[in-house]
Amino acid sequence: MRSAMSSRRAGIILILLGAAAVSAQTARGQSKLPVKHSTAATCEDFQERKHQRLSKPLGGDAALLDINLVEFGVSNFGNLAYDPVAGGYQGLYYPAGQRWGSVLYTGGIWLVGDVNGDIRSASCQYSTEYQPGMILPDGTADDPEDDQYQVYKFDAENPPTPEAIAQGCPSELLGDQMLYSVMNDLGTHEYLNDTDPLGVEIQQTTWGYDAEGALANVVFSRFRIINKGGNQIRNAYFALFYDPDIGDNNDDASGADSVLGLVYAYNGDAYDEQYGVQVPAFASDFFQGPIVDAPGETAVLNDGITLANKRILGQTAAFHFT
Ligand SMILES: [Ca+2]
Ligand SMILES: [Ca+2]
Ligand SMILES: [Ca+2]
Repeated sequence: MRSAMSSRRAGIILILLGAAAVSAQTARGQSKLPVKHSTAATCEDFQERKHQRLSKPLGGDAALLDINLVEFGVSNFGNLAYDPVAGGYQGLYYPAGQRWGSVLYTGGIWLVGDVNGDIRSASCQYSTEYQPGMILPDGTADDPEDDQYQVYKFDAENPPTPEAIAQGCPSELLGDQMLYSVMNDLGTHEYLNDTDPLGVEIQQTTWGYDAEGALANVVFSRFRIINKGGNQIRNAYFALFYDPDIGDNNDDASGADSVLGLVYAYNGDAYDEQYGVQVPAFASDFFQGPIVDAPGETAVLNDGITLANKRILGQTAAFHFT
């Protein structure tokens, strides 16, 4: 069903993290990849390139977070909503427990930054620039096919293991079910933006709550980004990219709420071919951005803890493209 719809793919992007005084316009310009050595590729190049490799990289693994009404595929290669059983996309099933209705076709982590004037990307948009595994102390990638680099799944009966904790997994369970994976961008970038790697490791923790009410409809992700490649990265932007398909993808719409810092997608009319008249919507929000030095300012964390001379960066832009 998807194959005939490729021309209809649309995306929404939530941009976080910028250098001080970054305008939305600048953020949009920054995120209009692809960029190779500061020379923008054409839109046609991009359309062609993004379909070159949809499959997972060597050693790629995925698992489903399935503790509440949101059944969400987590990968160890930058791809969000990756279904490990069906072997790919449309892996955000809502409500959980069925396979006729998904609200995301795919999503991905984007990170872009400036290394000595060279704009580099570590991103996943249909194809991926991430591979499984940690970056070793010498700055090279560990073997992505090493079995230890899987998507781990933990709960109260199966708490985090020493093997996972050694890869950066939290030692305490977050939520009632927690998935953990680690990835880096030292593999090939030729299928997406074709830049040199940034040299970053991302430790991804995803969790949910076995709860009623709003928490039944939410999953949480934390991305710990570590610069292990030895490059000085300036003016970095982190973003989440989504291609929502709210059931059938021919009637969808999306928007952004700059006050809430939210991007969302919904059915554009009253009836969806897959969901019928009771159609869910999808939204993504950054609950906490990175904490940076800011002399004279005070950052207040969600739990009330204050940090002197710090600032928490927030969302700078969101945009829709087709
Ligand atoms: Ca779509
Ligand atoms: Ca729809
Ligand atoms: Ca419709």
